[in-house]
Amino acid sequence: MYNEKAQMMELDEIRKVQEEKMMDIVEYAYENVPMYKEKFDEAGITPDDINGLEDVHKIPFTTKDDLRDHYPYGILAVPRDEIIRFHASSGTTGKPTVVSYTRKDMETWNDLMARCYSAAGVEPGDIVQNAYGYGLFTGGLGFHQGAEALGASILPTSTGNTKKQIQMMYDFQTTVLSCTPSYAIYLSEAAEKYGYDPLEDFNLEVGMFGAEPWSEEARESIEESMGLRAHDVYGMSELYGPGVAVECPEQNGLHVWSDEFLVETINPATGEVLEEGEEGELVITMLSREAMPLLRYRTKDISVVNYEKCECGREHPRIMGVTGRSDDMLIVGGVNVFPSQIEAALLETEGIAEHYQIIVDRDVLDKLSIRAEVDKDYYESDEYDEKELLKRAKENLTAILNIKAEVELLEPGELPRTVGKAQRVVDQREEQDRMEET
Ligand code: DLL
Repeated sequence: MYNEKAQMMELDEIRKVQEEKMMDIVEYAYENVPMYKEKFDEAGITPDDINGLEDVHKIPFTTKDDLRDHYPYGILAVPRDEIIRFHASSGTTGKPTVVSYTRKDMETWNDLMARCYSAAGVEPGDIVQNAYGYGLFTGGLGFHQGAEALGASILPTSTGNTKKQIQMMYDFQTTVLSCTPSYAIYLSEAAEKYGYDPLEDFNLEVGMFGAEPWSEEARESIEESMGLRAHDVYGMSELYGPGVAVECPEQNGLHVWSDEFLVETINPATGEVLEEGEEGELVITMLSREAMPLLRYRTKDISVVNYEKCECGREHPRIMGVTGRSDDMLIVGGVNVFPSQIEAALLETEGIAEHYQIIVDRDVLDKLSIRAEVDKDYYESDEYDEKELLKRAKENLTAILNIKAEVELLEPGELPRTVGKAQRVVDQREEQDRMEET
């Protein structure tokens, strides 16, 4: 069972609920989490200063470092024995960020995930193959519980074991696939390799893809090759996991379940709150998290929030896709480069596949190199012209980058494939600097 009706709340009602819940959660965090008492004291405020949504900007931010500093149990607002689940996200450096859930938190999360499936058009009785990783990562169990709460039939295949995965997709006539978009691309290639034609042999209708950035071009490619409608799902471990926002069949922005999440956008450099419709870092307050309330959590994800009513009738505001991360931005020779821009330019180049790697290294000066695979069909066709393709790829990249980039074309299948989130950026500069120092 889940709160199906909450999907259709009107904006006025959402704002009313947000206001009530925000005042309660501020009080709750202040009373139960010493870190928040300290933060409020430092800012010279108390919960009495927060009297409505317009006061939200007075509340101090919370960052990932705040969580890391409280490893392993985090910033618990309840006694440890009330926690019924931990998850963790592995950082590239240092300790993982641990997140915890009470029974009530689990119910909320399951409800949010069931809403995501429902908003994407998934119904009780659908056969959901869940190929997100099960374990400390929130993807596997999050999608699993959501499908169960909705009343769908779940096939918990987890990641990997690709051949078996394909076999089951055929045998069970799976209707819904949940996994990272990079694994969806891998699965479509693998299906062909094992002799299946997904359009003929499979019964897929809906894809629930998220956990990493992916472009419109990647969406088209997955939809065409797998014969499904691909929905973007956004979330992060600190905010329960997946289930913060999802695309409806309009595929025009991701509805944030705003009776549970209060979203703001800020200028990542100054912390200044931006006007509606301006692009910036998403800052999110969880409105009813019991185990570890997070007030104004800095996600580092860059997006725009759209408050217009959607064609689907839902009034939960939409984030218009995550266009990058404020900490993913590469500074190459002083120029800001977003990996998402590179992906868009590559995929706009007909004949280039979705598999690429961005390498930054330093040879006196910073150097940006891009290794991209050629599309298999194009590679095998008579029209394949390496020189001409290279020229077009370079032109498209130069049009968006203010810096010269080396481009290398690779044969189809040359880059390693991933079952989870793709590692597309290899920044070798720190390692090179360290080597030089020794
Ligand atoms: O990736 C939770 C999740 C699982 C979301 C499955 C969706 C589907 P973390 O491992 O903590 O949690 O990583 C969170 O991944 O801050 C974004 O930078 C990125 N991310 C997640 N969803 C999307 C998306 C899960 N739809 C971080 N588009 C976030 C772009 C995404 N980036």
